[in-house]
Amino acid sequence: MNVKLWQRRKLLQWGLAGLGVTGAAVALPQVLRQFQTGTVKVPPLPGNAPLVSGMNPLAMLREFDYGTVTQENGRTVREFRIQAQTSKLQLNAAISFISWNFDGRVPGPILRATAGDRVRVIFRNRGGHSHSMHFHGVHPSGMDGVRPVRNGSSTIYEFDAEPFGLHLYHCHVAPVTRHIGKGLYGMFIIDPPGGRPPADEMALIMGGYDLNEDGRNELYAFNGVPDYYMQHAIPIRQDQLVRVYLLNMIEWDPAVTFHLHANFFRVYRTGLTLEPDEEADVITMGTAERHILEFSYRFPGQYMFHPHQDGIAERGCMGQFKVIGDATGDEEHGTHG
Ligand SMILES: [Cu+2]
Repeated sequence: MNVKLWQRRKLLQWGLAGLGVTGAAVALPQVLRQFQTGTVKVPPLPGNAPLVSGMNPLAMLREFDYGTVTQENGRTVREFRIQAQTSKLQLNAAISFISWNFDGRVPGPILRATAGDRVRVIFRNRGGHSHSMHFHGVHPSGMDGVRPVRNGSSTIYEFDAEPFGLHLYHCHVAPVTRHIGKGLYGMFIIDPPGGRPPADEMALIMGGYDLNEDGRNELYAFNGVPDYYMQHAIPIRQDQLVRVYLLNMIEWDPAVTFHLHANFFRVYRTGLTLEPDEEADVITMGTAERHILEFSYRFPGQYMFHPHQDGIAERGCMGQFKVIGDATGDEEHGTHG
């Protein structure tokens, strides 16, 4: 569906089609802005969701790290302190994995800034091997993070947050496939200056695990822990806009798809636009490719999501949403965390 058709559908949903704004491309941003004053209802997380190696993937979904904010010479500076580590990650009841990671978690923290901010990352390497942090985005050569930082030392990466969109960071020490495959990757979101309309926002990052170092992945996961969201469905509200920041960090497999059951999503490719580029229920992503997806569910119930390379899905890269119709107990969240 093209964007005009999508706008027409949204205007119809909002009951505005009869107000003379139908088909007027300029009308949509104004309509969206009205919705930014609203609040988002996030269902309470189930109390029985277990920690896995200190991580709670249900909580990690919506944990955005905005850094420590200061003003320097009239501009916003966001400072992040990140440490490379080596730690054991329990992938399932039988299999543990020695991960190389940022801040003791796979994926690393979801770093978030607004376009135009100054971003300062103080990186300490305590991982036992040389590592680095290479950010996607626009920055000078010296800040590109391809130079190894020796174990025990530190460095500072500093650059302007641009362009707005959905980006990532990862270790860029060779062999990169191994360093990423061990867990050294994370998401980096740059919000547009005016933000995006209110939504239940969450991050889903696909990763793979080459357990026996044969150049193939034996297990896969959304947000680090195989099958976690199958066993502990992600609660969302019926008829509420969900915004998924989706990133593919699976090494060894050239590309995977993402498929959402019983629904269609609008795609903002690489998060670079405020208008959707397309609508689909399957989208293909090479390694490091990422998109913002938006959708809402009309009917309560459980709905799966997974790559449609079903062998990959069945090795841990599978989850489900639990769409809840009753708002009792919801937490109200503002537009931004
Ligand atoms: Cu590394």
